[in-house]
Amino acid sequence: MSTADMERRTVDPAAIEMLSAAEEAQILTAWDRYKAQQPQCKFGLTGICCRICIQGPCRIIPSRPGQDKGICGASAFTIVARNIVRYIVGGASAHSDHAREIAYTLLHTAEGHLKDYKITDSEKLKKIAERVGIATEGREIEEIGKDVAIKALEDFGKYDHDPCTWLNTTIDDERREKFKHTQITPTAIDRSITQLMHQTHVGTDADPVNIIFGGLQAALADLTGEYIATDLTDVLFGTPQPVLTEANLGVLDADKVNIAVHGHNPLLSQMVVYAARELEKEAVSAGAKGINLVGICCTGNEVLMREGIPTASNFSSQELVIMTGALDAMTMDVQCIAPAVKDMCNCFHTALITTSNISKVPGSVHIEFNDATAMESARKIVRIAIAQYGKRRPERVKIPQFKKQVVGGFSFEALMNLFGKINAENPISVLTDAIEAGEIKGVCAFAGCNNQKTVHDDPTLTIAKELAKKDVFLVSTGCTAGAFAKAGLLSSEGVEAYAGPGLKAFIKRLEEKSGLNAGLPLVYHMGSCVDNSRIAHLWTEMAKNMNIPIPQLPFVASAPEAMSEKAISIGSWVITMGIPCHVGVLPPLEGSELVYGVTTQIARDVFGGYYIFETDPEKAAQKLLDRLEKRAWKLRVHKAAAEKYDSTPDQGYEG
Ligand code: NFS
Ligand code: SF4
Repeated sequence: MSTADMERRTVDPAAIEMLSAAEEAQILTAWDRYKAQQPQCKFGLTGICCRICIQGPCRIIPSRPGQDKGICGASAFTIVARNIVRYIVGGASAHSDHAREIAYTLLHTAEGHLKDYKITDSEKLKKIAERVGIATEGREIEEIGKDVAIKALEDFGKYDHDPCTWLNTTIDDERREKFKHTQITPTAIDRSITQLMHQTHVGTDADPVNIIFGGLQAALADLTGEYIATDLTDVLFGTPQPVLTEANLGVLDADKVNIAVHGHNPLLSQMVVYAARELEKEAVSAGAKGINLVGICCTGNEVLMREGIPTASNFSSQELVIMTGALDAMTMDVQCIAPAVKDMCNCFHTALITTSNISKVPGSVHIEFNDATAMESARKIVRIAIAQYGKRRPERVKIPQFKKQVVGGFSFEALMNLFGKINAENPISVLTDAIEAGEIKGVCAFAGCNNQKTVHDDPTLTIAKELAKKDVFLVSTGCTAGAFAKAGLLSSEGVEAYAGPGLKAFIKRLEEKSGLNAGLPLVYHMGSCVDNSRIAHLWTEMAKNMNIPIPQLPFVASAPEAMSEKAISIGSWVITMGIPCHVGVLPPLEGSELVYGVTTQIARDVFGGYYIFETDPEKAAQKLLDRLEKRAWKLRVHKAAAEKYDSTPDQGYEG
């Protein structure tokens, strides 16, 4: 395959090098399997294949009498709506189950049962406690921690009909009313998930709009879970602050024992960080120069944000980390771990270690991970990697020499610290003032995955560069942060290359005061996918400070390469919160004009947020920019009118 053909697969230079090597060695990767799957079934692609009962599959052909409905009589709109909201259920259950594990670990820690975990950020714990209505005055930190953990666990399955605490205490009054009025406020996460599975069972709900509103409730349950995960992880391991690190396959070190942490739950990866530090000497005794830990996907983001652990790859290029021949062990917890990594491990000396009893891969080593024996398991993992190092075949090691500097660690609190250097009284106003003054056009949040339906990393980078040029402030999570990291957009190199004059002036002003020993980045890495809660926190505070509802705020979101069910649940709460959300891959909605219209238009009328489906990155950038400019323009018009007539700005219009 020529280089030009390779560039149609990925724009990541390290991945291009590895894919050429794969081709030479005749090793198949996700790119080859994607090709082999073509053409994909049109019924599935447009959402009109129903497999909800075993009379099916029923496939809809609108023009053919009898086949214009499923056997039970379900119309295309019912089938498309049911299918799409079942993705939301999948996403909400993954995020919230992750959150539940963190909440249990905080509970066990606070009860004094765990020797390996502690409450690290007691300040944040107290703030959370006050927010959710738990007394802090004169109480031991462990007592507060226990009450907060129990309160969080109640959000999963409490029996009353009050809104979930983690949602209700983090949104603004306007959204609270909106969710109440549209009857989509979740009262318990598990309940929303179960109810939606029920609602979409054969012969239950046939009304597509009602099904979608059920889906939005599950999406808000997803947000609730994400908020719990972020909050309580910060309490256990610390709230991220700016860190300096690197990204791409060049972070692997041929002279060291290389271990990759892959998956999502930091309860494990954080312990592996500690164990790797502790056992450095054992690696040296085994002939290595030390231990080198790298991250993949979101558990990688978690340890990048808090510990400065470098990122090796994002979702699509995960197999290629093993293909370097330099990876001694890959440890995985849950979510987004392609089963293909095991096949790749079989071609090399790499040990694949599974750790969760709901996430196993045949043929791998399983080390059951639980919070009571966490460090013991983490040490076992590190020792397996050290033993594997001895089996490494140096002649097969091929590490592409590409890596970029990364400045990450921008939690909401870290961003406020940064803005606080300019205005300590009201940090958020530094951002909102710059928008009101027109110096920056607004904010775009990038989130989500890689998807073989796009050129790996390309749409994410193209849209971001385009928006940066037009002075949009950029934040990012998940695998989009991985793409930015590998391309140098999470460093000052990105500012020099792509920031428009307004954005550059804004960043430079912050940089002078930042006190960091590195320049500020173009894109602000806010964490893993559960940390999209940090982004919701950001827009909520911005709207409060500007005294406007969120749907009027010049804030947009983009998931240029969305892939997972989690991405769909995130996108769905993003639009529910009043934010326009671009998705660069068409989800299976086209089988129903009505459902498509609800997500792209009706949603706008009801919530102010809506989906923008656009597969062309240049056009997507333009559409996002149009939305920001329109919102900023309306804001100025209404503000000017209010000043002229000495009234308050109109609260009624949708941005
Ligand atoms: Ni998010 Fe993170 Fe990546 Fe997508 Fe998967 S790792 S939780 S789902 S693929 S961004
Ligand atoms: Fe077919 Fe209805 Fe069963 Fe779906 S639920 S598979 S449309 S009979």
